[in-house]
Amino acid sequence: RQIQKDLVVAIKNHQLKFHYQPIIDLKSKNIIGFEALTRWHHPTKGLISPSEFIPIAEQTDAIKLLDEQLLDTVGAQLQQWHQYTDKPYYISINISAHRFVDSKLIDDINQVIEKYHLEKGQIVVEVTEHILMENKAKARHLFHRLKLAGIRISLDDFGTGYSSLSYLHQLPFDILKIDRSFVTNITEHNQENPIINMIVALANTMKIDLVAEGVETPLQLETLSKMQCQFGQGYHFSKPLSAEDTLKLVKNGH
Ligand code: G
Ligand code: G
Ligand code: NA
Ligand code: MN
Repeated sequence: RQIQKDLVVAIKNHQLKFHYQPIIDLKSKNIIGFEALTRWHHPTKGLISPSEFIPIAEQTDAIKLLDEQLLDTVGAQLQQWHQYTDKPYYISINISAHRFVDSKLIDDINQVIEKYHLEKGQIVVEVTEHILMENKAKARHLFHRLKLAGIRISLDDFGTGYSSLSYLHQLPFDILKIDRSFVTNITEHNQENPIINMIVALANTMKIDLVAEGVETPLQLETLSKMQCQFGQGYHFSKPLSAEDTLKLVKNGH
């Protein structure tokens, strides 16, 4: 298909860009890290969502090149930021299914950590339950190796899957991201949030960091903060930013 050809060419020509969305400490409002989100500006079709082009890239070898570019760019970013700040920001990268079962993943991350003189904790691997489900046997093995390597793992879209609780029980996640749908439910007319309460309690007991996704309003921020959810991400703080704009933010010391 034409779109697939366009995508392969775009990846080869480094035309896909990586944007960064800040992750915030809800109490202090300090940035603690960023999620890397890939952007493709198609010359005629305009902006195409990664939920559309990542599956297409996964049908070709170009996904490997894109993953390499992402990891190397993220490393270079972290090193560049370090010139302007002592804050040990992290960047969390979304891992596709094929990558998750690739035993090179850890070596590749370690190489980037070494190349750019980063702390181990600065690169976080973000996975969805969907990806784990497809690769149950390998998931456990990879988790073990990531742990040993000191690389943190974040569970994305928590609470939406079929068996979120069972995954949490079996695999040692470092970070949980409460799915946006639960945060969207926090409105003036809906002050009770038993599910979020439960997730906060669970994360505290298990000593897992908790990030609320899709925080869009001051009320949501306030409510989450009162509920002792420590971290958040969303349009209320910032959209995903270009590398240039992210650097400005880092230089400003936020
Ligand atoms: O903002 P947004 O449209 O960026 O993201 C849509 C979806 O695409 C999200 O589920 C996000 O996790 C995923 N996504 C964004 N960037 C990447 C990437 O580089 N790799 C993978 N595998 N998924 C990504
Ligand atoms: O699947 P994942 O959770 O990685 O997807 C992240 C997606 O959510 C990206 O498309 C990102 O651009 C988007 N996003 C980030 N913050 C907000 C927000 O506050 N509101 C909405 N509606 N989308 C958001
Ligand atoms: Na994600
Ligand atoms: Mn998510």
